[in-house]
Order: sequence, then structure tokens, then C-alpha cells
Amino acid sequence: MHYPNNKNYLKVEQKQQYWDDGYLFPIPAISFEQSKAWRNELETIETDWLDNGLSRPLNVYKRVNAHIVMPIAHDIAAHPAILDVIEGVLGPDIMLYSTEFLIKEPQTKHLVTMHQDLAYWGLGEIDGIVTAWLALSPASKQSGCMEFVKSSHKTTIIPHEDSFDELNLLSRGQEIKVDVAEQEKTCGALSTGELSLHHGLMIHGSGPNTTHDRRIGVVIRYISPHVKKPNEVRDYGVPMRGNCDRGNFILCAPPKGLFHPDDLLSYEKIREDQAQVMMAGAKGNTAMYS
Ligand SMILES: O=C(O)CCC(=O)C(=O)O
Repeated sequence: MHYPNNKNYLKVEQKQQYWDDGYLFPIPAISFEQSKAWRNELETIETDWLDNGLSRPLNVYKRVNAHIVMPIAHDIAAHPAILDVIEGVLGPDIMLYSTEFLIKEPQTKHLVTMHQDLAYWGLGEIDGIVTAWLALSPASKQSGCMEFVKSSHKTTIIPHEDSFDELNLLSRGQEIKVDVAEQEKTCGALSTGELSLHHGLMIHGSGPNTTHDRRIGVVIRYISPHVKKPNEVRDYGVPMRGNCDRGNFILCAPPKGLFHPDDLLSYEKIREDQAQVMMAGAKGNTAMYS
């Protein structure tokens, strides 16, 4: 793929493809060396902090708002090569909404059932949010890459039901109440360092990892600062590019350090506010990745 002036800006046809299909991949964004360095850093944190006095299990911080307490998550999301791509969808004003490390261990049965992201975020049916999924290891059909239903973002939010199945990696085990046939799914395979983009209304999920390597995805959600959450509900964003000060979100600073006490306090506040929306109406275990 060719990027003019060494920038990762999307070409006109790529932008069109994103809006037509609701997803775009593969987008080469990060070098293999940089991806490997990030993987090493993440795996060092996993070793060092697994049982190191954090008030929540390490996995919670990896799965929800990692960018508030883990500088590596913020740095990945702020990488110019990724932001250039995002600018092609959201325009010059870009805020970081959330990040998570979504890891499937080798030869495990965990999966992600078919769902729409916007079904639980209380943001309504908007175009102003996009997810970038960065592969820090190969994401193939065998390792459980994402699968998309082409153009499904052109529908509304479809009802979901919660399973709270322990093999489901989603917070409520939510699944769309519509059967998706295998032939309707597009396999979003990525090599290390490549990105996919998907729209918030896209129907997507992923299967188990049958390989001998970890499948490590960094899920980065960017939002336009123009988006206004209905009913004045409090929500948070980290300015990434352009003018993000529109009064619609509480703006957060980058983390002060790895699991810095001040950031851990902010983390709890953000989690409390967001859980009220994300877990609204849930039956059963109502903790957001406890
Ligand atoms: O990583 C996966 O397999 C699923 C990720 C996902 O559902 C998302 O990025 O919205």
C-alpha cells in the first residue's frame, strides 16, 4: 500500500471503502520491530504486575481503559501512524475513548460472540466513533481474528442478549439476537503491526485461538469531540489531535506512570461512571470485568 509523503493518511478509495463496508483492513501501520517491542513491554508488565498489590486483577486494567493507568496503551493509541489513519475517518479532531489489550491464549476456547459495540455505550447510533484493532501477533482465522458482517453498520442497533458465559470475552457475554451464517462473515486477518478499522454499528465477533502463539490485539476506540452523550451523562476522553475541548467530555491527561496512584484513583472514578451505562439492565454478574 502506498502512503503519500510517508504519512498514513487514507486514500479517497479507502475512506469510501470504510463507509461502504463498515470496516477496512489490512492497514500496515506499525513496523514489526516496534510491534515486537510493545509486545515485550506488555509481557514484562504481565509478569511484573500479576500479583503486585493492585486493587483489581491485572486483567481488569488490561481490558478496560488501559490508557488511564498504563503508559504503553496511551503511547500506542497516540502513535502518529495510527492517528493519521484515524484522521481519514474522524477528521482532524481526535479524542481517545478507550483502549484494551484483548488477548487469546494459545489453544484456548475463548471467543467473542457477534455484537455491535454501540449497543452498550449509551452514545446512540453515531458515525463519530471508530475502533482501530492493532495486531501485536498474527491474527488469522486459526488464532481467532475478528470477523465482520459486511455493510452491517448500515442498520440500527439490534437487540442483544447477555449470556455471561465464561468463555465469552465480552463484559456481559452479549450476543446479537440475529443468526449470522458463516458465509456472511469476512475474516479480518492481520499480520503483526497491521490494523483494521471498524464502525461502531458493525456486527462482528471472533472465534477461538487454536494456534500455539498468543493472539494479542490492542483495541483502540477513537471518538470525535463533537459527539455529545445523550442526557448529559458524564464521560471521558483523552485529547489526541486537533481541538478536543468542546465541553462534551471530561478531558483526561496521559498517565503519570505505570499504575501511578493518582491515575488509579481517576481509573476508579471513570469506571464507576461508565459502568452505570455499560452494565445498565444487565442481569446476573453485573461487574464490568471483575
Ligand atoms: O478482539 C476481538 O476478538 C474482538 C474485538 C472487538 O469486539 C472489538 O474490537 O470491538
